[in-house]
Order: sequence, then C-alpha cells, then structure tokens
Amino acid sequence: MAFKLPDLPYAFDALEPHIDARTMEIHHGKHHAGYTNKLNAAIEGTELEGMKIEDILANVSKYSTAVRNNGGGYYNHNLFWKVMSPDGGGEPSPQMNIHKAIARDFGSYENFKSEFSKAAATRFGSGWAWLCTDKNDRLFIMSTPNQDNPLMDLADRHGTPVLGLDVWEHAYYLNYQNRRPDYINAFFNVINWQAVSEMYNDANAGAMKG
Ligand code: MN3
Repeated sequence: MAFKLPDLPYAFDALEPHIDARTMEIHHGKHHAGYTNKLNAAIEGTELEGMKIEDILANVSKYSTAVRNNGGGYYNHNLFWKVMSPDGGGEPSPQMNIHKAIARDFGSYENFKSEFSKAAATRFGSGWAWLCTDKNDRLFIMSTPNQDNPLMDLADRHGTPVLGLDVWEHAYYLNYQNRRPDYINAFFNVINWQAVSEMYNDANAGAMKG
C-alpha cells in the first residue's frame, strides 16, 4: 500500500500569527505532498513497498537518494504537523514525563529552549532541529541537513525524534523572510507538548527510570 499524505490536524490558518495560512497551505499541499508522491514513485515495485517508513529509514543508506530525501521528507513532515497545535505553547505540564526528562537532561526548560533554538539557528542551509530520546531514555538535541533525521542509519547520532522543527526556507520565508530566529522563537508558541509527551512515552514504553 502506498504512503498517504495525512490531513493537517487543524486548519491552515490555525497557527496564525506564528505560522501563516499561506505557508501552511503550500507546505502541506505542495511540499509534503511532493515528498509523499516521489517516495511512492521511488519504492513502487521494490521490496520497500508495504514496509513501515521507520524501517525503511533505519536502513536508508542501502537505498537510492530519492528514498532518502523523500522518505525523510515524508516522515519529518508527518511529525512536524503533529507537534504543533493552536492550543500549544508554553512549558510542558509538570505531570508529563517529558517535563521531568527535560529538567533531568537539560537542567531547565529555559536551557532546553536555548539549546534547541541554537541547533535550529545554526543549521546551515536547509534542515531540521530535533529533540530525541536515545535507547537509554536520555534526551538530546541535534540537527540534520536536508530531509535527513535521527532514525537514519547514516545520521551522526541515533535516537527517536519527539519534536522536530523544519528550518527550510519554505517553512518560514513568506512571513519571516531571512529572519529564521524570529520563526524559531514563534515555534515555541505552538508546540503541542501533549503530542510530544505521548511520543516520548511511547519511545520509552512509558517508563521513567532513575
Ligand atoms: Mn518542509
């Protein structure tokens, strides 16, 4: 079965003024749709048809550049829409495991925000900033070029992404032009901590150790 472009979980204008409707419409309807269609074209008739996207990405170095770029683009944007919400922003609630994990691994929410912002701001050219959890249930922040991500075998560091920020110009140029730091700052107003927390719990099977 071919990969399917997911519907946005909110209206195109739901994240305004932080992310404008026109950007969301083009980003989802053109860019994400494009990655989805090209991924399907790249795997059609191959052993990859019917595999989970996570399993494809885990061995992506074996496959074509088209699978790497479009498989990454497909997965990354699926996650991106999920981790934003018009009801988002602020700090994760103290009841959430992700709140405790951020305090444990970064010292404070402010330190986390500063480190994540720096990773997003200093990624040269196009790419993504990530908050990930590793196999020892430790959070870390990294960035990747293009449509790569930390699930890929060829990534510098491996983990399960629980929060991702697209810093390609197509994600912000209409509203922010070259002001990437303003876009990064605005992102913190729409982070869906409920969704992030659920992904973190799933990745660690809900276990808080230590
Ligand atoms: Mn994008």
